[in-house]
Amino acid sequence: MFKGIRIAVALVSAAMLILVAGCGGSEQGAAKPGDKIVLGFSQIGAESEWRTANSESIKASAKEAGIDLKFSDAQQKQENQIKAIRSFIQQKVDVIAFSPVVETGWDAVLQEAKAAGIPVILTDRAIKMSSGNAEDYYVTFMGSDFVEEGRRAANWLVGFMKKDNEPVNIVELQGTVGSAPAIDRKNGFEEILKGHSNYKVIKSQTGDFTRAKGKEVMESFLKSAKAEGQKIDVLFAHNDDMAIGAIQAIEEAGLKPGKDIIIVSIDGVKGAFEAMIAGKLNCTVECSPLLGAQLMEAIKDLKAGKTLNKRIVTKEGVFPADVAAKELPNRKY
Ligand code: GYE
Repeated sequence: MFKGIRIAVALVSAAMLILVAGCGGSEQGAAKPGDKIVLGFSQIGAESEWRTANSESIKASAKEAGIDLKFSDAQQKQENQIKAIRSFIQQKVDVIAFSPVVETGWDAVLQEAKAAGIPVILTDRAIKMSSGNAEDYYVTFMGSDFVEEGRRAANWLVGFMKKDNEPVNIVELQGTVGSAPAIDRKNGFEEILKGHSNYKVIKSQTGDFTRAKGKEVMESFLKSAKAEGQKIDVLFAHNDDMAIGAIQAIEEAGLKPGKDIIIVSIDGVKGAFEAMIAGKLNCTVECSPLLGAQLMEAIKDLKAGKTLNKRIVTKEGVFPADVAAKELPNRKY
């Protein structure tokens, strides 16, 4: 009996669907053939050169691909990202993409996107769900392997310093607390240093991925190291912008960045290449922000019914100061 009713309901619904389609899909939210794909993108903010290049890449690639982009800047606040995603759901966009400022706290809003049937793409940073499998809430995650970047920074450092027995004192400027790149870069760096017990991270604090905070925290590292009679040999900064801010602090303290303190950072932005050419930065580990073209391609594939790889990893390299002048003209961000 129930089965009979269910079949009848299904038949009526199917007939209604055909009717709606026959009317040219004038109903709100229904896509007409030839309609542009609508993408809602929630960006973290504009905290670094990397982020600015990432936003430009997404905007330019959407335009080129003929995708209608709704772009929202969260000013580094998770609550703003959640608001933006909710508004995309309300607007019934075709796809939602976002770069999550921190790893946790996305459960509710991603459940809402899933319930609304809107596919979600993660760009740049990863998430963790408090319950369930994060992979069930996004179609693909494209971006760099941050653990590997941390390993690359440490491997370069050990090779460059060539110190097996003498102590090497490192200070670390971490990225945004709770963000995937800060957590992973720290872990990757420490993993390599475990095999080199003379290398010690003596101070580690967040500089929130910005130049201003990088400078401020480096000033306090220099002050407290002096008070404690410690020598800082190395700075490891989770991004170039914080390293560039720290370079100013080091110079203001009367020291030579790149010589008195060896500096390795991550991203590979033009500002880092310029600092290397000026002899103030020793190495940058590449992390490409140019994810736009890849994102638009994935959206088109998704709309064409293709299944996407759950993980798309960006390919990148390591650039020490001695190749900086040759490489700078090739840099695209
Ligand atoms: O390294 C930093 C930016 O998530 C990989 O965010 C990105 C990081 C990048 O602010 O400069």
